[in-house]
Amino acid sequence: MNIPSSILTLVIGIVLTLVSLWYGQNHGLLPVAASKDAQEVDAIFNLMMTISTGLFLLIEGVLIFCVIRFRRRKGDQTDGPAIEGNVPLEIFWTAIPTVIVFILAVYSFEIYNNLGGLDPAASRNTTTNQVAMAGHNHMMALGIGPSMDDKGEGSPLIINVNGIQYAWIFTYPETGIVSGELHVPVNRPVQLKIAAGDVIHAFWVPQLRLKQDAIPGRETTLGFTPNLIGTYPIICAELCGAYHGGMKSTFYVETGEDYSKWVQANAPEKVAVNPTKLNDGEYLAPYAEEMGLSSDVLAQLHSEHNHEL
Ligand SMILES: [Cu+2]
Repeated sequence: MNIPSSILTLVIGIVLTLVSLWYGQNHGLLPVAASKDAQEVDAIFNLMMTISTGLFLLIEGVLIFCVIRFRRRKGDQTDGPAIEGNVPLEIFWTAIPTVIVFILAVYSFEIYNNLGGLDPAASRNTTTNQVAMAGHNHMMALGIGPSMDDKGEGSPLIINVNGIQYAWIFTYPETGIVSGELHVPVNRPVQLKIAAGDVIHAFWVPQLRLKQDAIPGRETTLGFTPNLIGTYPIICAELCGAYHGGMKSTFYVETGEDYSKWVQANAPEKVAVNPTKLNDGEYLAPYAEEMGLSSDVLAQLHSEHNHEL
């Protein structure tokens, strides 16, 4: 059977396209994506993978086909015909990469901008949140909209990250927690303020597709919204000394409930404050039973304090 070459080319083209599209989505080269931003990064990676799979198969296919089809036959000592120059073909194979590079450049710039790369100091999470809050306050002034105490989901969770040889220290201004692990609730924007205590380190969570330098004397930031519950590695991605390889921690994305439990278990004890300047006896009276103080002791505290005055 003799199949016309145009039909054969068409069929090969279709198969090649389908294989490329399939492999672009199923290469399995990346770890899970734990945020929407990470999914955006994966989208462009998958596109590049699709294009490069197609080009690889096309170029290697033509190469292997030609090596076999036009091999030297037994007893043939002649050279092949001297073919030189083909302007339409050269325009064609210059134009295609130009278009591909242009598309990838525009697309990657778009994603970089979405991730806040152009203005990391005011990353997207904070900006959209401020806009949302401004709108919210406006609605409040008009007496419509929900009450202001729904602080939870929208406002970014700010965490100070300090890289030191050889550990990551996470400080939560909201709760006063200081931890060697990073815990966040799922679907709440997170804003990391990253610093270094000694040398340059780099904060990296592969599942977020984000990496940011930690530089002594200068704050850097990272904003993201984790959307996949799980446990992910935190890795120092800047050679920072002999034990750089051991500078690892764990990033926990938890349900709101699990996160609250962790906060309760780790938040520092509240320090007693005495805002109304009561004397010790008066101030401690409501807690006397809890603290095991007898009324005698309380009375003594009253009088002692009065003596001082
Ligand atoms: Cu380090």
